[in-house]
Amino acid sequence: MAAPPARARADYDYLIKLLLIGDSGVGKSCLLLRFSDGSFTTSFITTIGIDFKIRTIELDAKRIKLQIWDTAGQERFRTITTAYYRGAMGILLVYDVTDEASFNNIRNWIRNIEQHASDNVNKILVGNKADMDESKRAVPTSKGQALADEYGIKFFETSAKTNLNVEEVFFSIARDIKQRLADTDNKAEPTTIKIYQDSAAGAGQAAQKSACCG
Ligand SMILES: Nc1nc2c(ncn2[C@@H]2O[C@H](COP(=O)(O)OP(=O)(O)OP(=O)(O)O)[C@@H](O)[C@H]2O)c(=O)[nH]1
Ligand SMILES: [Mg+2]
Repeated sequence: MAAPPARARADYDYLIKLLLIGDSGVGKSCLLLRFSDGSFTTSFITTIGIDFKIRTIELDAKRIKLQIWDTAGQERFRTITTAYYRGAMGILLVYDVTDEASFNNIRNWIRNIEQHASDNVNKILVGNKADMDESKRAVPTSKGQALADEYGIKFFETSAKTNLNVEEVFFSIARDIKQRLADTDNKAEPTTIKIYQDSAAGAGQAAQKSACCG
């Protein structure tokens, strides 16, 4: 008789769902394509609705499967986005360092997250297009850092074009989320052990009972 097929093992230790949020044109899709495919294009194709990419990374000998959702910055394509906030474990808040309006809007995006995402979702602030000429810059690094400090979140300036800090952003948020998930697991452990010991003791007593009196 043929042996039953071995049960497929998960190809990861953690599955982490991330969401890219921010105004249209700040470079969310480009950051995702850079991270998932290693590619970059100067042509602007606005995202309609929502789409995701997968990349599995390794952290502390654990395989972390990142499922990264890319949302539409344009209001008219944004209707279904809020449904995806709830399942997100981490959110990348992206603005364009050459576009002050996109930076000022970060507060609105954070309000959106507070309304729709889980309370413990990890956030990270990303100022993209840092490769652009200093004469084009509208948001100094210090302003980005100050906003991140105000919300108690991490901050990176990135370039999807030159690959500046792109790996760093995704690895940083993935590491923090993995830590949070591991902490939750550890907290649950003493209770699990206690229940196990109690029931084991109970089973032992029952076995003794039946041995002595049965
Ligand atoms: N110089 C430079 N240009 C960038 C960078 N990232 C994106 N761009 C350009 O900015 C434009 C918009 O990029 P997208 O990634 O499509 O923007 P988006 O945030 O996904 O926009 P929506 O899908 O409409 O929300 C494109 O023309 C890109 O080539 C960057 O790091 N540096
Ligand atoms: Mg896009």
